[in-house]
Amino acid sequence: MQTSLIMQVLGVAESAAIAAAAYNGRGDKHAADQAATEAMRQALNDIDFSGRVVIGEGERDEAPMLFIGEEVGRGGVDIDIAVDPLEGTNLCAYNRPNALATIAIAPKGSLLFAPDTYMLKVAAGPQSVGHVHIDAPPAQNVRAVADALGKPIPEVNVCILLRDRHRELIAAVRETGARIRLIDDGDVFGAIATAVPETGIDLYLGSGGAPEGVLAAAGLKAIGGAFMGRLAFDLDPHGVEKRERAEQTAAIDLDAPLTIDTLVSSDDAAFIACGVTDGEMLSGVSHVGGSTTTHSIIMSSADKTVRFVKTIRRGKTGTIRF
Ligand code: VTB
Repeated sequence: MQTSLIMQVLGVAESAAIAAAAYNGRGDKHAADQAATEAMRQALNDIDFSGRVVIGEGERDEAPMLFIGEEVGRGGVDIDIAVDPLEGTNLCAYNRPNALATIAIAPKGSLLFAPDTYMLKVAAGPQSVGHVHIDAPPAQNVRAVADALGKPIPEVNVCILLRDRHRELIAAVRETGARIRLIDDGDVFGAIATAVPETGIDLYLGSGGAPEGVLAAAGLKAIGGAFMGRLAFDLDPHGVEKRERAEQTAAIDLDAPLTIDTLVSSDDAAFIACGVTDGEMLSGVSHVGGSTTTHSIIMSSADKTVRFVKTIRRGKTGTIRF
């Protein structure tokens, strides 16, 4: 993936984050999401590439913008795109940590068209590759990560979405003696954070959105982290219909464990997240003296880097304040 393209896509994530952040703490998640989506779409359409939305805001008939299959860009190299313009709409609406504007890119045909249902997920940093498994009991995954990181289990920090369906999972992790970082929303952050030591998160476990699983897998693939999933239609109130529809088009075994290579089949992936609200990994959008500052993370396999990018945009007055 060319660095120039990655930098342009960084601008896309920044635009979405800035648009969403205008709604930080305003209690209106739909307005925040819409602002992020509009900004992201407009910015994507300014890039000289042929982008195809593989993970987007929904099916064509339910999402006016960035629907699955939508083509974006002014023409050029064929690229698959996964987006969640505002990952954690509630986090933004209530000004809670770690709302992000997220996007992943990979060569055409390499991102899985995942159905919009639930996915069981396990994610961990690069040291744990080959040691965690979606079918392993939680205690086994916790122990594996402790061993891989050379930490005692009580020092392992497991991120889990706070949901009733996770009651048993939480109890099983508590039983091991590990710490738990419960999050209200936003499991792309939870999974990606396992590869970012500053967050203190070592392992992500639990079920969340399958589209979010592809985004997180792209980031972890780009930097050589561990991710494994399994579709969980049984958790979805509309799971039966969604499964029937997925069966007609699926290129995968819907019951099989989804390896990181099934989710993202190219080694040339890039993942970008820009902070909307302040969090452990990224600060949110801030405005000082007419300038706007954003903080982003770029994980790129092409040049094997993780970049933390602070961008300051000059306001109308033309002055930069930092
Ligand atoms: C999941 C998770 C997302 O929303 O989709 C969650 O992957 C929704 O889960 O990161 P529930 O249906 O249990 O509420 C997020 O947390 C935010 O979009």
